[in-house]
Amino acid sequence: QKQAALAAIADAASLDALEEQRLAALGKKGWVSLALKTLGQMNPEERTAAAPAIQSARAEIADAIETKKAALETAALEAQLARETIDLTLPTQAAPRGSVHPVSQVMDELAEIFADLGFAVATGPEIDDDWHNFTALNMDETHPARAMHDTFYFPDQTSEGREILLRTHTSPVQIRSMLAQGAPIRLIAPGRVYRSDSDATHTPMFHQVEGLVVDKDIHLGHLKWTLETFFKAFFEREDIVLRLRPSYFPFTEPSVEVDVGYSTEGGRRVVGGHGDAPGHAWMELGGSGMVNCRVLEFAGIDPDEYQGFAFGLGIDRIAMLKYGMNDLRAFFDGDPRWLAHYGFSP
Ligand code: FA5
Repeated sequence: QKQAALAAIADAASLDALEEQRLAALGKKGWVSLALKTLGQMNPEERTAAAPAIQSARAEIADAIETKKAALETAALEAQLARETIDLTLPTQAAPRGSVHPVSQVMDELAEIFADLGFAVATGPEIDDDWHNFTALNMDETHPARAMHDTFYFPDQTSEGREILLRTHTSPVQIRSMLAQGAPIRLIAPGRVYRSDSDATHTPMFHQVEGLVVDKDIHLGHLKWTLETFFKAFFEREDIVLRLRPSYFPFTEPSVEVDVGYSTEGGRRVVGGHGDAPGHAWMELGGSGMVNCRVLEFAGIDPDEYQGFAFGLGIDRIAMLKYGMNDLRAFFDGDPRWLAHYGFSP
């Protein structure tokens, strides 16, 4: 029995298995303990004859258990150390990292440039109502320009009975800012706008930056100087040529569309130069004009005392031109390879 017990102890694969063996031999009902008890019932001669074997068996088994226990504990510790070892010489796995998006980059840059020109940054809600988005901008319910905006409407109305919509341009921020702070005013309002529209140069969500200056004696020359100064700083080129093309917006009078000349040579669009020069073309960047008197009135500003100019530029278009990108839709795919291709990597 002793030999079998010693063999089982040596074979114990875990501390639990070893404990089982200890209980089987040395536990209260273990065979060694039971054998020791039988000694009490023996006469002295028998006891003297039997005791040494039992006691040495008990000592031997206790020893064997101690030895095995130490060995199992060491093995467990070594296994744990091996598991938790970090090999500092292994190359690390590059964790994928993002970068600033070109649109965010452009928004930051233009806010900085306009800050130097004394423009504050204003914001407005992306979910707005048709009064701010259209009516106060001189487009009443029946105005045909409303249809041109491919508006996303919500099924509900505001408590005043106004239609709720995703703003189709940043121009409602003009109204909100004028109502909130009155004249004079000098601000830009960059942000997201929405129209159900999609091709290589149109996406259902895109970005505009609104500009609004209201003060005394403001005229179209101030608008032209502001846009020219901005684009020269933004594209870091002195040879920027802007074309102000007569246009129509219900909220400006007169209205002009702003185009910038760029070179098409080498298959890549590079801003600069006159758009009518050989190898050049014009790209429309946005609309602008003198704030319509009716809009000033809607916003509670006296048009006899104050005049203003406003512009709304497509930020995505500006970013495409700056970084030589050609498909607007890629802006919204979130593909890090596309970003890296244009130099936007961490
Ligand atoms: C407007 O949205 C006017 N609110 C601009 C304005 C502001 C005029 C203040 C006068 C005074 P328009 O719909 O043309 O105008 O859009 C302005 C610019 O946004 C366009 O020139 C173009 O650069 C950009 N844009 C328009 N639709 C899209 C689209 N679906 N995807 C990307 N860019 C677009």
